[in-house]
Amino acid sequence: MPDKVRFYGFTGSNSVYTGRLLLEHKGLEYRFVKLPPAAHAFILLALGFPTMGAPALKIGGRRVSGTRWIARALDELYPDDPLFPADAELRREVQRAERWGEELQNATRRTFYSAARRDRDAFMSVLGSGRGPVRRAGLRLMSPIIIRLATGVHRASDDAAREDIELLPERLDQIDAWIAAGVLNGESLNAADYQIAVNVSALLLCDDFIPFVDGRPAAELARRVAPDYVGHLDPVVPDEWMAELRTAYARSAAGAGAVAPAPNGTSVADSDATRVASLMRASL
Ligand SMILES: N[C@@H](CCC(=O)N[C@@H](CS)C(=O)NCC(=O)O)C(=O)O
Repeated sequence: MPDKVRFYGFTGSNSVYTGRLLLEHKGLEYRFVKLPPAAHAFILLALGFPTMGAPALKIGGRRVSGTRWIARALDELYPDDPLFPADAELRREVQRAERWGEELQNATRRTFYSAARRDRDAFMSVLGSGRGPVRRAGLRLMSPIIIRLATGVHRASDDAAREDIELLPERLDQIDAWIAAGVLNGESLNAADYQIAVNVSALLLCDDFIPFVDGRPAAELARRVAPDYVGHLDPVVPDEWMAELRTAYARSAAGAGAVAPAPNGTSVADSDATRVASLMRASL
């Protein structure tokens, strides 16, 4: 049984937060090796990890990169409290939701860096969390280059972020549908819960998105699974993009039936069991 567990990453990162929750799920003791953002990529390669992405885990002589591979390695090494269900069909659905959740993670990251380019305080409130004054000052100094590099590495252009924001309502519908079907937010949490909930929590840090996320089953999942995401983003999304988000929200809710108030006062339809069931049929 592996004894020394080292976890590499930096606070504020959505994928690192998921990695931390996976370790906590297993009740493992570990040392968190905090790396400086941007430089972390080169350090991880130099340390022999297979990719330059955080999080990374050194466990029993193995080097594992990435949340999905960390989840699998943990289940292999510590079969108790499994992160994937034993039932083959449910397991496939959880794996599918987890893979989908990694794209939600990418979308959340793209949206974050688009906001960070407009508001340095937004960047600092998330990435600066858990750092002392000296490290915070260093981070602020380095922030233009970190944001530039992350934008390049993650292709977090404004065009991509704008599309991600427009896709937000249908992504939230999908999460709610998985919750209704018991794939997510079950009695015992699984790898897809950790992958997805962290990113819904990240959305709840953004004033722009709170009205679209709050009050839904997805938000409940986020608060249950990932309640301690630190940071706050003032409204920063351009008006035109917000208008597209409202239209997309109204369109997704209009397929639902019952009329309910939408964020910003317009009247739109709310989800109901029929809508959830048909979403599940379409997506699983
Ligand atoms: N999809 C990967 C995420 C890896 C990733 O992109 N992490 C970011 C930190 S939030 C990073 O390390 N980016 C720099 C890079 O990949 O070079 C996972 O789930 O582990």
